[in-house]
Amino acid sequence: MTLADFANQKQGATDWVPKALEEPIFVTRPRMPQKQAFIEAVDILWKSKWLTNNGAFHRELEARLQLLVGEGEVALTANGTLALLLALKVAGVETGKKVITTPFTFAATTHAVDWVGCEPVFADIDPVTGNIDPVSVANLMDDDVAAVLAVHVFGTPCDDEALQTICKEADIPLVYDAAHSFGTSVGGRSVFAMGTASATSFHATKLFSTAEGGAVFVRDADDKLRCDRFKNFGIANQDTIERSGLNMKMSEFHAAFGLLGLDGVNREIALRQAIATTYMARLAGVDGIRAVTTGIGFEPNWSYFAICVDEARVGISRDALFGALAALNIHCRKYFHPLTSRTPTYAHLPTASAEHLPVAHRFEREVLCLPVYGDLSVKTAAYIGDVIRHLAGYAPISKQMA
Ligand code: T4K
Repeated sequence: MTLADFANQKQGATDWVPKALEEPIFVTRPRMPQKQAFIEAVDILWKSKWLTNNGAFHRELEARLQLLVGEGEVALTANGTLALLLALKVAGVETGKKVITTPFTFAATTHAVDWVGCEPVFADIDPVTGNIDPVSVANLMDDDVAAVLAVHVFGTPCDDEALQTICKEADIPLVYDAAHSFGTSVGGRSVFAMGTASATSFHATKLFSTAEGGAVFVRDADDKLRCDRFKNFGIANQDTIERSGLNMKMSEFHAAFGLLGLDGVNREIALRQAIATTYMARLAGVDGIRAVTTGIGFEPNWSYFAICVDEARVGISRDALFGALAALNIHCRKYFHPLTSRTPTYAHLPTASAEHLPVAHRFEREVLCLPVYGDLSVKTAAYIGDVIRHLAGYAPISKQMA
């Protein structure tokens, strides 16, 4: 039986046959600055010949981001993965220890723990948000744990209060991977202000982008200074190499690209909100499909729109849905599949077993990220929603081709 046959078997389904889109639709697209404005910024660099190492654009972007967050300090990096390494280093995480973290994340999170020479200890996740479960974290705490590294998955903030309490009690830092969290806040307070340090990504696929780039948000000027040294080979001044460090610096080209995109962030969030609302309206009442990113209880950025597909209730698996949509030129992503705990580097670890991580394993099977970006039309999102309804055996609402 084909998916179309299946869809048509269900009550309410019609003989509608969705058509493939002419142009591929991807899970996301970068928001580009005005080309002319970028050319003008490049002209400035041509004249100044100052291309990296804390140049004018770099300093301006740091200042603008600090203002946006409203507290603490910020250090730019060349990408989000280096920001994670830097956050762990500045939080004082030492080689040979353990770091409690989530397996439901992009590979970079777990690799950062590995690259600072620590063992990842996998906690299970919350069945609603997909974020690390504080109860699971508390159960894994022991004297060898040097930090907790939590991820605000798809931009939904973690339970910061519960995690802070656990970390304070254990006297260890709480580090956040806030790669999905640009522009999100809880009760008006930026998510970047949470934890001992928060690392984020400005990759091309992110809501705010410098093409490649990232940043670490820290609480005070001392930690900012330590970040600046760690990311510049440990150099304190021309005569002193104070500590071990790497080159993690963002170039002037990337900083300029970012500066030109900052003002458009709120508009982008509003456009994405319209997409998210469209998906939610189309998928409301489809038994077995639920939105993971609901935006409830915080100010969301809609950097991702994730759904869970319960095969037993929908009648088709997430993978079948993914394949059927791809055949129609709608390219979703199975973030985060596989769980990092299932990859060869970590699968042998005691906390990587499926029995220990039942919720994470369910998410790995069920989550699908639908396309969401400002340039996606609401009409196309409505069409995607209708295709999913159809594949789940429900009548589409409009049957209109995007
Ligand atoms: N922590 C978390 C929780 C993360 O999610 C990430 C990165 C990091 C840390 C590390 O930050 P970075 O070191 O990357 O700064 C993408 C991104 O490469 C990655 O940054 C991101 N998370 C992850 C969730 O997604 P892929 O392998 O899915 O990317 P890719 O190239 O398949 O792109 C996805 C879609 O985006 C494409 O189908 C089309 C569109 N796209 C992509 C690029 C690169 C464009 O339209 N233009 C582009 O230039 O990993």
